[in-house]
Amino acid sequence: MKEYVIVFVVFFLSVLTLQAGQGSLSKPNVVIIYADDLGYGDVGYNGAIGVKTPNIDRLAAEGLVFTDAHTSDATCSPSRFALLTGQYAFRQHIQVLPGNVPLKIKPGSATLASVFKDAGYVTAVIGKWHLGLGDDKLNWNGPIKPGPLEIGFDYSFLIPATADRVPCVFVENHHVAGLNAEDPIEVSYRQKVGNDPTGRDHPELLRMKAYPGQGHNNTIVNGVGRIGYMSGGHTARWVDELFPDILTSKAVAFITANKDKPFFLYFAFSDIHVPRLPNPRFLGKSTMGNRGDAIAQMDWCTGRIIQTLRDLGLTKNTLVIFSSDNGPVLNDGYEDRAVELVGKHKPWGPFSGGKYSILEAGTRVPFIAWWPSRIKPGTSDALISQVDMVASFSALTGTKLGPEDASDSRNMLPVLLGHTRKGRDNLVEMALTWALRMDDWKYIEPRQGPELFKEVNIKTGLSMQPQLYNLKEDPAEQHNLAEKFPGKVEKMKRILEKIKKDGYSRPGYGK
Ligand code: NG6
Ligand code: CA
Repeated sequence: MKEYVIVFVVFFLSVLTLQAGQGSLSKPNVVIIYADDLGYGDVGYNGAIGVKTPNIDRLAAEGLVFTDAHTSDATCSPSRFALLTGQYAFRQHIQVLPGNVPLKIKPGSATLASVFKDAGYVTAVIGKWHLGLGDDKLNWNGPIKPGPLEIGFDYSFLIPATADRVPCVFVENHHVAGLNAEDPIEVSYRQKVGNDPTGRDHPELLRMKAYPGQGHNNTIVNGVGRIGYMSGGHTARWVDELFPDILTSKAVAFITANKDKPFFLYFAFSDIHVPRLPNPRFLGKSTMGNRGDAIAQMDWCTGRIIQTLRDLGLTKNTLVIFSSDNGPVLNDGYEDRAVELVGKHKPWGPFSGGKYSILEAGTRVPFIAWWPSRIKPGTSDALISQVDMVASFSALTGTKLGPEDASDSRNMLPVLLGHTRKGRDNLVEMALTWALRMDDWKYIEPRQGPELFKEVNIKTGLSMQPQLYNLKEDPAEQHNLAEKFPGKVEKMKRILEKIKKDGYSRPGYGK
């Protein structure tokens, strides 16, 4: 009898120890490093020519590199919406947002942040937000809410919209950082406010000219014309060149302060979005002018975050995802010589299109999953989407999704961990029109529109004819096979229509 008791106690204790050990592994820290407008081919491991990205390449060499990973849309706000809510952004008609619109994510709904928070994590977002803030009576001088803190983040330090949109100030938690109450901020996207010069009236004051006929000629901040008007807040206004140090230091501080707890950090770069104004120490680091130098800067920041994890001994227990919010663009409205200096470098990799486009380079982006103790290095051609992060991380942390949560998110955890190469059976891409991906096939829904976005010189992929491509044989979408395979077109069209009409595509949704 005594032996039985001893055996039982030993067994019980070993189960407990095992669980404690796994406890940390089942609640790893998660860091999402999210670049802006970084194309599939803009990173060294995917063949970048004009710039070196040693830190990202090391992540790729030590991690699992995805070759068919997607954003939900070919622009910023919708992609970020899908990443954070697990819902395709087209369901809420979200497009590129101005800097003074209310928060687009409903407080109380499940988000990537709330999934981690419910699992006992400390959560933070640092960097570009671009999902709206406050309500329709938003006053930038008072408490700014609802915002990230109302949807599951414990800490936020934000570029509220984009670097080229007002207000050009950081928002930390509920307040503009460094604001002097005697110099209140006013923001308008309709008419000029205050007396600050605009790029339109005073082009001689600009350090970086705006392309004629495009935006970027409203209030001048830090020598650059922005989209929208602002007045006041002078002590709080940012200096673009300091983004890398300010944002990365905030990330390092957050990681360091929470090294003993499970944490989730969503770190969203402004790089390599316009205006591309890298810190002087990165100037000339690439052969491509400011756009390439901004990539070098972004790579350096990535390295600093990873080095912090290494220094603190957290690599064993931290999963890092590196990705981008949409495909690449060269001329995005400022004269920064991105077009002239690109040389043989192919930001879009082997694909066609880019930012704003339904063609593959619009949503197919670099994507690395790195967790040295758990994910074996390698390559995965599984079809996955950033919309899957909510369901995947709720599986990782054991947080249950409610029936109405994350309507399009699929649990891709086994795919992220490299246990299987079998990803989604289908995936919706969106950019002015819809596309459906299934295996190597892509169907693009007909829609009227120009063939080319002239300002940015990017093929739209729009056509009045249905389009069908086999991406394995034709990654650049040159040969429309719709007439050859009418049955396939019909089938994919039907599946796409159903996903749109149902209002959800997550298995188990509504139950
Ligand atoms: C466009 C801007 C572009 C960029 C984009 C949003 C002009 C001419 N173009 O309207 O520069 O800001 O919006 O980019 O003003 S995103 O990556 O945040 O979606
Ligand atoms: Ca973007």
